[in-house]
Amino acid sequence: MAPAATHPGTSAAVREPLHTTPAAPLDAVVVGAGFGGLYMVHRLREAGLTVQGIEAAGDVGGTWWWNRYPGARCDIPSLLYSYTFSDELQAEWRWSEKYATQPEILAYAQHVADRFDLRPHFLFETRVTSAVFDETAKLWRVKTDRGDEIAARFCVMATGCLSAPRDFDLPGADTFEGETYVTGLWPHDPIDFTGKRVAVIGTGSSAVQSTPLIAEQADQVYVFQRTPNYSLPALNAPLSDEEVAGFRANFPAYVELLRSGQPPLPIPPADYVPSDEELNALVEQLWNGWGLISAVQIPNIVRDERCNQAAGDFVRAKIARIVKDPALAEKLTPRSFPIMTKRACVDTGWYETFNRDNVELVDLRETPITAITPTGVRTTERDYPVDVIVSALGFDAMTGALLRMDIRGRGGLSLKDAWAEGPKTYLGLAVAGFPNLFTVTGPGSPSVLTNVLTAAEQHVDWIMDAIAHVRTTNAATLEATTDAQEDWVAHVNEEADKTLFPRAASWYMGANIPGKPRVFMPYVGEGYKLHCDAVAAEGYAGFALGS
Ligand code: N01
Repeated sequence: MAPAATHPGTSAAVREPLHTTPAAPLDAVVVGAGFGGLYMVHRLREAGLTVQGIEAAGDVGGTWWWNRYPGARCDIPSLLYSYTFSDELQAEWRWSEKYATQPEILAYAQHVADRFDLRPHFLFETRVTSAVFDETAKLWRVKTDRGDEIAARFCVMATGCLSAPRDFDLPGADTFEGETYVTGLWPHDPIDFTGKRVAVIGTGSSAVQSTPLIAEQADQVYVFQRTPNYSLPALNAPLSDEEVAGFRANFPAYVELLRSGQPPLPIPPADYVPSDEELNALVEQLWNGWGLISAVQIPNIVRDERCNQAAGDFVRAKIARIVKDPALAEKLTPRSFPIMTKRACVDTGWYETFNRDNVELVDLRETPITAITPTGVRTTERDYPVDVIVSALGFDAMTGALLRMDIRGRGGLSLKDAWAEGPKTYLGLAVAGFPNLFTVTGPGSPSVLTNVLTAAEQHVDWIMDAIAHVRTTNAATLEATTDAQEDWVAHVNEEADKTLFPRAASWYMGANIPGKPRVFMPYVGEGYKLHCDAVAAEGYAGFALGS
């Protein structure tokens, strides 16, 4: 049997279960101590409200607490992957690299928790099992796997978009007798691959980041690829004092743009049609080191065939130049979906890794996996005996963390049933039938298509205003109306249909999880913050206040 090596855990906390009674409810429960949950708890505390945070991990950090695989880094620049709510925090934290490593990002989350004294307001190593709306008391009743029973007026799900890792669930996986590691649940102690034969299954960002480092240690690495991905070079480097000073000088203007709902980076207008020369120059920048940011500078890259094709062709040509064996280069070349319709990877040495003698690509389009065996991976062609399997199969994205809890609103309606055909929200912030429940970066909001950290800040600020509105109007509840939700879902779909996104079998579409409804989950339209602000300014249009 494979060892239970996938759950790092820390020693179980010994504590008495927490019980709050409906007679003395808390103001809020916040689920999750990632960047959204930390800021939510901070804002609630600052407003003088009582709050209990709950987190399954052993400490703060969310995805950065769990994803400790070698090479894990952010894929947008660290300077932007930072909170904007505190000038002091911004001024005192110094990122060391253009793209920070997982340990540094985790240290940042820990620093935030210390600086704003947030840890005492969380229960760690505690998983929410159910959250049920009590219609009589107009309270959320939240239960955990540690026996806690908490009553609170508001329930905020800050559970993250990529926080429910897919199990290593290929046929025969539990028969494997070697070591198995899931990238999204990586152990805390470093894994030594020296002298080992390793199978990496999957070629998304997690595999793209980890494989080059695993290959430096291991004897042999087999990479099992179902669909080749587009990857852009990180060109990672230490951040100079000049770069940091430049960012700090510009920080107030950057924050001003964010707060005013404008894109914080210059994005070409939707009606801009570049000449061939301009397009070629923009496409060249994909290899100049700004990765995903360079990609979104290409006008309408996810809307216009010509612009998309130019960018895709450029990356395909680069792969052909980097990978020495032309047949292998072709296998690594993405052709089946438009660039950026799955999140592109940002790598350090991904394509170069395939020039190594100890790395072999197994193309699953030619020879699919038939089983995991006690000794390795079996395809239709042959057995690959290995000592270690690294499962990089991704996440049940955007809805997985929410649906793994039993969330029930009015009339006992379960979120699972309400979302049986795909997630339905109003603004990605609220769900009809679930009063006083908010989702931070929920489906139906831009979340994963933008800087998810500043997206979480925007949501938390909006939720705080909404909670204040309920309190100042002496209402009991705020609830999205079904009509407003249906209109919003239709608008989200309409915007997605104007793009090339639906052409890819991506996790944005739920396509990576067997049986999951295929719906484009994030909001890809423009002016999202302005829309949220207008809803609030119009007295929470599309919401009903309950007494
Ligand atoms: O997961 P993925 P990920 N047999 O879903 C393959 C963020 N992230 O963890 O494409 C064989 O992208 C699947 O193949 P296919 C980032 O937003 C960020 O790598 O479905 N293979 C694919 O190759 C990212 O987009 C960073 O055909 C199977 C892979 O598994 C998101 O998280 C780092 C299979 C899954 O790739 C997810 O990335 C890491 C099967 N049965 C992650 N089923 C940063 O840089 C699936 N696959 C910040």
